[in-house]
Amino acid sequence: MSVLRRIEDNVGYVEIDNPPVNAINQAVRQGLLEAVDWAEAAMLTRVIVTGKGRTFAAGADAKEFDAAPMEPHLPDVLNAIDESFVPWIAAINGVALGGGAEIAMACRMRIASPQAALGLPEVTLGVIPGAGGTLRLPRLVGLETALALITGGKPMNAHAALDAHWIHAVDDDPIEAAYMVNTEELGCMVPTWELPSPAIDTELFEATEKTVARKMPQQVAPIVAINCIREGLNRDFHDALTDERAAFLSLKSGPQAKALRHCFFNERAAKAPASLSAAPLPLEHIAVVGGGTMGAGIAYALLNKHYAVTLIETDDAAVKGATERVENLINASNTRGLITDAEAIACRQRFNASDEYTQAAGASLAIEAAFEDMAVKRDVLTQLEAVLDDSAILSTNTSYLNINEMADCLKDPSRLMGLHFFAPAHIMKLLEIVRGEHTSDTALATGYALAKTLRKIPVLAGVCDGFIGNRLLARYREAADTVFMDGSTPWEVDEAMVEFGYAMGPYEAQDLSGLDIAFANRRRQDATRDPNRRYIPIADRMIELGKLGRKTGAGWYRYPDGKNKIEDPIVADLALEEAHFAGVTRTEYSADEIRRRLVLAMINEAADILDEGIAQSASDIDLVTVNGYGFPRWRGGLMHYADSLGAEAIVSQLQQLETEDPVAWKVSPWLLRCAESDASIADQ
Ligand code: T1G
Repeated sequence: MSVLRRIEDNVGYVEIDNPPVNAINQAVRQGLLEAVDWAEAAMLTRVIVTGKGRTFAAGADAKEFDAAPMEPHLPDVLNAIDESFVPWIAAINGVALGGGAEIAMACRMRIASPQAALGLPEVTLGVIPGAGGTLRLPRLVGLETALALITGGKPMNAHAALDAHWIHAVDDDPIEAAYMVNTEELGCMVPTWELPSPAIDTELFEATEKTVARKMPQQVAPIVAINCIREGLNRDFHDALTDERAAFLSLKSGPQAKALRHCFFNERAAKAPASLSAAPLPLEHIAVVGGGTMGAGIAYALLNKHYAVTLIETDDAAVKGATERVENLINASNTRGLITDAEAIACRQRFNASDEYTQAAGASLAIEAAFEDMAVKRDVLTQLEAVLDDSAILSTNTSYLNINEMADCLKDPSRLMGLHFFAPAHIMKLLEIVRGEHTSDTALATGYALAKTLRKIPVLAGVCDGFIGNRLLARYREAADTVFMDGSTPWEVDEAMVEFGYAMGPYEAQDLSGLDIAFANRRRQDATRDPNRRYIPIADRMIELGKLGRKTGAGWYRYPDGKNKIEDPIVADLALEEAHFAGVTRTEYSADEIRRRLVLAMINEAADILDEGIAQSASDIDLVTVNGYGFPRWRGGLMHYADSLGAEAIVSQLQQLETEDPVAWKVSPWLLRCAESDASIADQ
């Protein structure tokens, strides 16, 4: 499949046919180029190009990006369309993204269906529009809109595209509408490349550069895109096109584009393992127990995907509170236009809250999202078991607790799995599906099916303290506290990790979630902690001082106005005190050394997680770190980044750190094996 074509009434119909999303591969480019010659040879009056299925074209086939470019190159194909004496009209039947939008812009006219959208998301893949997008778009929509579209990468719906003069019309039948375009009118349309480009606006460029620096720090593609747009404004179109392509090719083979492509394809590969043969349970009615922030978020995520939800709480007041939280989520989405009024009403109609477990009867899945306490969770599961059909699946949203210990309160422990959502549950894409020692394949298959419907990114995790993500987070924070204790401050650590690419450092992030959560976990682990493992007591001192984070107006930082953080010398002094009591001679850590230690600590922990079989692959570690814990996407994820360091170099550095603390820095056997076999970390 590539490009279908036919002639009717001297009109050429060209259809891009490369399922599932009409990615523009070499065959499609060849087919389009041949269609130009075909139309001219037949002296057609026009060509109408559209996409087969639900998509016009999803852009260049990113699977080809790691290989050498193959002719015909898309810029040349689009120039042939743009310069042909037979005018082309794009009948945009669905999303036209990247090269898809560039095909449409090389046409004389663009007519879109109401469901269509146009976008140039190349920067999300670490590249820029490489087939004339930086030159044609400003000519069509003006400089300001073009800069926003290309540096932001976000699509525009059909009506917004019409208002922006990106397209000429919106029509329920864009192909018929294209056929009906008056021939004289069409003949007067100027080829896009011949349209005048807008004047340079220095202030606008400076403002855009500032916005990009703030929103996408350290990312290269948006800056290159701005430069291509600026340099293309008052230059020969074809000369500028050559430079645009050179810039695209250079970015495409660069580390950030490779990392972003890794994320893109890694997320789409996150599906139920092929070995999972069981069929999922059909889901219509789902029970959620616990209507706090997480439970309400989970309930809304389910309602939004048309499940009937029964939310169980402990008493009338709690039921009322939970209902208000769910209602607020429905209203917020409705107000922001994410759901229509009718959809909001339908959500409310599918929602029921009660303090009676019997109301959950009939649910085929229950998600426990109650207080993070083993006894509470066991009680909830026992009560659910009593009211649900024996075939119903039980799940727990626990962040840390051992689901094997939970399962042993059930008559049939195979029904239980973990479904670890991340707050806010209706927004965060990551879902850890935790497999207990007794969890059935049916339960897991149901978890994966639910993830697919919710458009979550499922990652299978084994049972350990914190599963994958929170176990990595605990090691990350332990390494941070150690650096703090031995010679730094929370703000130096945070600044170092923001420079690495995190939106915020571990201390500011913990102030958001609250220091008491980690404190409760440390107390829970007291009984099983390795007595030989160094324990940093500073965080405990914070709890004694009532510094729990934003919610108490002070944590690692002070928040005098409830918003802006300021450094707190009292907190910095805690390290001096504790280091003194522990007889530690503090040292100065550079930002590089802070980053090195915290990232190596996570890589080593991730290696142990893989070695223990808690995670299935290095790619799964990347999914978790990028989609749940703010690891910079343009670095590809923790293990993709580790690959850029190389196993041998990592092991050598860890062995040096191991001499400092042989317990905390014990080198993972998984890494030793990688280093010995010189294997790629990311491919494990
Ligand atoms: N290249 C290759 N494969 C792609 C692809 C692409 N551009 N887009 C999607 N796929 C695959 C995807 O991996 C998955 O495969 C299947 O299609 C369904 O995707 C020259 C240089 C179009 C909105 O960035 O945003 O053009 O898992 O699960 O949720 O200037 O796909 O089935 O094997 O995402 O319905 C710019 C990327 C490229 C758009 C559909 N274009 N794609 O979403 O399906 S660079 C993009 C999307 C470029 C030019 C430049 C979405 C979608 P599998 P899916 P979906």
